[in-house]
Amino acid sequence: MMNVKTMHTPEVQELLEKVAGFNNSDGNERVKTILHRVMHDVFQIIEDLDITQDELWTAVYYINQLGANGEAALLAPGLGIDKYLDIRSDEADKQAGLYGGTPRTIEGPLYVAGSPKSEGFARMDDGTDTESEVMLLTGQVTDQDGNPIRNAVVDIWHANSMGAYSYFDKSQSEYNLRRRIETDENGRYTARSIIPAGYGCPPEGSTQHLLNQLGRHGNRPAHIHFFISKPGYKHLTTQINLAGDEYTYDDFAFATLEELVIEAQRIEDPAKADALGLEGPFTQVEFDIQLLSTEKSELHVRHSRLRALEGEQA
Ligand code: MBD
Ligand code: FE
Repeated sequence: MMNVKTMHTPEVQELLEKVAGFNNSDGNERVKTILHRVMHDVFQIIEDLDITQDELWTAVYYINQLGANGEAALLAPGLGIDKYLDIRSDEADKQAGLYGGTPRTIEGPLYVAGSPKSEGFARMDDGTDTESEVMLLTGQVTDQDGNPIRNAVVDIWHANSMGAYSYFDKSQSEYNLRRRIETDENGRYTARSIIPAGYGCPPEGSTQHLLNQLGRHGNRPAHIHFFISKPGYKHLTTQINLAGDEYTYDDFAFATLEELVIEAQRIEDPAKADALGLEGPFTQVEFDIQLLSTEKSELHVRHSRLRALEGEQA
């Protein structure tokens, strides 16, 4: 059917207008505009690539399965959508004169709102993950001129030694490896936790199923997520990747940035461990964060999206 071209016909154009509700005055104008464009482009793809019935229904039932698995927000970063939104936000910031500071990178689908809050220090792990190395995660939050920012909220979340996140992995305790730490008078935060392992998409899930068709893997390097905020400064969503992971520069979610790759330090000196109340060697991860000041209050907070437990906590 390669020579079948019907997109330009009045019949198809009218069909698209009715599909998008253009012939009624109810509903939502923005949704109508978007839906009209999406369906136009879907029809155009069917025409241009001569999509077969078999291919079309495979895609429809794929979406069913994707939703049933709860993987739509996992497939999105795998298809570069989150990265593309970052590229757009970076460009918008540049146009608004908001450049410099620690770079943003994607949030991912595994944040949970309302984790325990403390000042200066938190222990993030519940002590049950005995496979993992103790991690001391520490850094300073400053402004563009290097002045410390006190009372900034550093909201941290990461996976365990299996690459799994609490809340989504029901075998972990509540808020395990999730904490909010307010910076001290020197702008510093410190967390005692465990070194996370990289994440891998569920091997039998819908995301990996599609990635297999693309000859791609579904792995992320070992990484740690951050939201950093303080009124008066641009909210920052970012992550660090630990250097030396086989996927550090081969992330299926495209979140790696050179400036966000951290060389962790193994500390063997018993005196140093002792001073921190730790029993043996540990690994220190240092991540300093530079925020940009801005008076635009809409930039002081993270963008809105559906997040686990958001709006349920004080
Ligand atoms: C993750 O841990 C993650 O950060 C992203 C972006 C996607 C899947 C799992
Ligand atoms: Fe993650």
